[in-house]
Amino acid sequence: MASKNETPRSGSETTVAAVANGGEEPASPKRKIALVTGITGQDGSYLTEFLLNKGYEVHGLIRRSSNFNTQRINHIYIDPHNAPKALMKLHYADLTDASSLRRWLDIILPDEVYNLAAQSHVAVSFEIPDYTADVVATGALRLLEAVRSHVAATGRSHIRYYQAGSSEMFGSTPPPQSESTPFHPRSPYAASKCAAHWYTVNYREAYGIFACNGILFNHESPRRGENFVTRKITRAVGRIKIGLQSKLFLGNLQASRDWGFAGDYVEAMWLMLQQETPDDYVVATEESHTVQEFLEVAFGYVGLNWKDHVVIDKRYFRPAEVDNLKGDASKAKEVLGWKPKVGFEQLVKMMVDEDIEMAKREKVLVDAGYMDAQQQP
Ligand code: NDP
Ligand code: GDR
Repeated sequence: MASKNETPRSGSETTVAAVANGGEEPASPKRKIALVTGITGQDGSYLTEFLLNKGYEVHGLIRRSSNFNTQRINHIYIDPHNAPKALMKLHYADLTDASSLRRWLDIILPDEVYNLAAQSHVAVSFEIPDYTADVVATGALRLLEAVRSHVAATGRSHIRYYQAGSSEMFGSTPPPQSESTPFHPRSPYAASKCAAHWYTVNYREAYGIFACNGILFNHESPRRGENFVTRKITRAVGRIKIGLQSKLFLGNLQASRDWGFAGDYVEAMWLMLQQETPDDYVVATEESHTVQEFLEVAFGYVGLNWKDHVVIDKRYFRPAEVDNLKGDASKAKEVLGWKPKVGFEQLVKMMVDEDIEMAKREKVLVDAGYMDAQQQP
């Protein structure tokens, strides 16, 4: 897999059309091209699968890491050395580097841009607020500005932009939360997402860019990062069930979230960019559950009692909490025709099932002496 992390040829070394089509023939005029930031994340992987199924060519911007960070998309990666027409391509860039964003826009010539990249952990944003604002707020501004200047230089005004907004922007404003609910952010992450939201509205109003904000409520999956509460719980359930772990340390169990399935939510992102006019949409299941309810379903599903395993650790409480999020997704239902397919219990069970299988594989390694049983995920 090493070749995917080699820097692709730059525009100065080959023609724009050749790079966009893997160095072969010019791209088919009918095939749409998407540029996705955050392609290595949970949503990036589901969105890429979705777009490839729709016949898109997908270009993902990845940031440099000392380890490969492409685990979530390895199953759809085809080495362009073996298959020059591979439809997913990866390029190095970073939301903190404006020059890289503009350069890849000029080379790739996308029809749609999905800005999913973020320092997306709320608790971590209190630890690294400056960096969080740089990536989440100013990063979105850099990408919008790159789109604006690219359109001005090329006349490609049909380009469409999606901004990954968050229910965290509502913060302490009570539910149900809709597009008209005032924002009251409770973390550096949420405040940065508010800035990104308004930059997006401003570029739409000021420059006529087709830019949409998706205000997405929490969405989870077996690909969710392991330090978000749902996956932390289902990973622990798998390991406890298989005998690799006995305790699970958590913070506030009374927070309530509107949890949906990430695979359903990426369709809403795409639908927003297929409308006649750009707009902002709340995407949610309209059902809310506490962290404790999540624990009850996840542990109960494998015949365990969460109270025997969960230990409250103050370390996981936040300086300011968001107590209750529950979306009103009427507009997305009416205008986009979108609705969630996976319900709360089905989501929890899907995640537990996958994490039991992962724990079984870990157990084989532990029994063979290749892994420490105490190693926490
Ligand atoms: P993840 O944390 O799983 O993925 C974040 C992605 O952003 C990763 O690909 C990461 O790369 C990339 N990234 C981080 N920093 C940079 C940077 N400086 N430059 C370029 N790329 C960077 O998030 P999700 O997939 O869960 O969420 C996608 C987006 O949706 C995020 O913007 C998030 O804030 C937002 N959102 C998510 C919700 C959810 O419930 N999942 C709800 C509402 C909004 P790497 O792999 O190298 O870390
Ligand atoms: P959230 O997700 O902050 O809603 O942001 P997270 O899963 O981190 O927290 C949800 C709730 O669970 C409580 N909690 C814990 N959280 C974590 N991470 N770890 C714990 O041990 C723990 N114990 C209790 C939290 O206090 C919180 O109330 C997610 C991210 O994906 C954002 O990027 C996205 O914008 C929002 O969802 C919508």
